[in-house]
Amino acid sequence: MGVLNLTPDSFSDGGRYLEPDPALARALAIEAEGAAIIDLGGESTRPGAAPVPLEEELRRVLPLLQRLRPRTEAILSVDTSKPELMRAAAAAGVDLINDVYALRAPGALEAAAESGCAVCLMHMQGEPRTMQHAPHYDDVLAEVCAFLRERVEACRAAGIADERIVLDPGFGFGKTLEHNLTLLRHLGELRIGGLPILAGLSRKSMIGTLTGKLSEERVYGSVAAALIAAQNGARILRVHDVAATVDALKVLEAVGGSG
Ligand code: YH5
Repeated sequence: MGVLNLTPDSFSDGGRYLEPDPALARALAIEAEGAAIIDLGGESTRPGAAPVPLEEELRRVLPLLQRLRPRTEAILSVDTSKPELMRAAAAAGVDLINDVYALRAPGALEAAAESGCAVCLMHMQGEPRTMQHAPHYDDVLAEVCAFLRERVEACRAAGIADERIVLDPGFGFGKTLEHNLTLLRHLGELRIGGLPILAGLSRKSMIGTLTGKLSEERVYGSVAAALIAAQNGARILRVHDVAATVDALKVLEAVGGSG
C-alpha cells in the first residue's frame, strides 16, 4: 500500500500533492513502482495534528479520486474517519476504507457497511492531538488485541463480513517506542479469525528514534521495519517508499520468509 498524502502538513510529504496534476502523477507512480493499493489521505493524523473540517477533506480527496479511478486498476483506499467521505468515496469507486478510528465515529460503521467496501480497522489509544503525551498499557499486545476483537464484532453485527476486514495495530498511535517494538515483535499473535494484518511503520517517529534520522532520511530504517513486519505476518504494508519496499519484499519472498 503506497501512501499519497493530500494534506498541507504531512510529516513526510506535506504540501507536495495539493495540486491535482502532481497528485495524479504520484498516484500513478505509486502503482508503477509496484504497489497493489494506493491510500489517499486528506486528514493528517500525525501526532499533534488538529482535525480537518469535512468540506476541506472532501475537497482534497474527491476530485483526485474521480480522476484516478478510471486511470488505474490498483485497489484504491481512502484514509478517513468521516462517514460522509466514506459514502462519497464509495460512490466514486474506492475499494477500501482505511479508518484510524476503526469506524467509531457516529455513523461510520453504517456508512462503511453500506458502501460494500473493505475496511481497515486500526487501534489507537486516545486521539491524534494528544495520543503521544503519555501512552500507557498494562499489556499492550492483549489490549490492542481486545480492542480489535471488539471492533471486528461491531463490524460483523453491522453486516460487514470477515472477507472485508483488515486489522492494524496502529504503530505510533498512542504508543511509546517500546510499545511499538513489542507489537512488531509479536505481530503474528494479533491474528483474529485469520484476518489479514496491515502494518504502517513507514517514516514514523520510531524509525527516527532508532536511526537518528529526519523524516525524508528514514527510507532504509522503514524498509527494514516493513520487512520484519512481513516476516512476522503482515499481509499489507503501508509505505511511502514503494520501489524500495517492493525490492526488499522480492528478496524476502524468494527466501520463502513472507508467510
Ligand atoms: C497506519 O499505521 N498511519 S498516518 C508520523 C510520521 C510519519 C508518518 C512522525 N494512517 C497509519 O503515516 N493508516 C497513518 O512521522 C494509517 N495504519 C493505517 N491503517 C501517520 C503516518 C505518519 C505519522
